[in-house]
Amino acid sequence: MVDRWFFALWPPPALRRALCERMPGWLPPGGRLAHGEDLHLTLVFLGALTPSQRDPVIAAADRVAGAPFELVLRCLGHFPRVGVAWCGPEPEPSALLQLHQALVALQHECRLPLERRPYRPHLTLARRSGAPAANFGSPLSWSVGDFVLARSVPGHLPRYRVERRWPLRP
Ligand code: 2AM
Repeated sequence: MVDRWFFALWPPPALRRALCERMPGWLPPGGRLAHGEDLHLTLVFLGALTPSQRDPVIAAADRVAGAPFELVLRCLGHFPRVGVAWCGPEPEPSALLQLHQALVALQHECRLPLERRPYRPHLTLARRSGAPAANFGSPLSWSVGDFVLARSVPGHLPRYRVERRWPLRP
């Protein structure tokens, strides 16, 4: 299996712990829970990258500018076709959507295939899962100060590894 690359927001440890504590109460039995270290919010999925594709992606990401922003996680949701139970931010701040757009432009510039589905910011909590509970409980705040380039590591848990990190500057 090839490794797959994506830009993402990586929650700080305290938020990761808070999500892990709540997950059992949110999710129906039987799904495959995400490993706590794997929890993330994908900005743009790139797919498999050859080393010669990777270098221009990293160089282009060095030029991506964006301001830090606050996310408030307060939604639970379900993608029934793929059995993904997720949590997500509400509202979706314009700085998040601008960062997403800047990375889509990067993807275009690097001639990588673009996602056709509308962007729905989320953190996957479980796969092969039924719908989560309706009630998130008290919202969880996330001060986002950077974004990362991560990749999946086939046959390994945690599944994902952060390869590069870029700060967001006011
Ligand atoms: P998901 O968690 O909802 O599956 C790494 O696979 C990350 O990229 C995951 O967060 C995954 O979202 C996301 N992703 C977006 N588009 C994808 C695609 N076409 N195939 C696999 N993962 C995708």
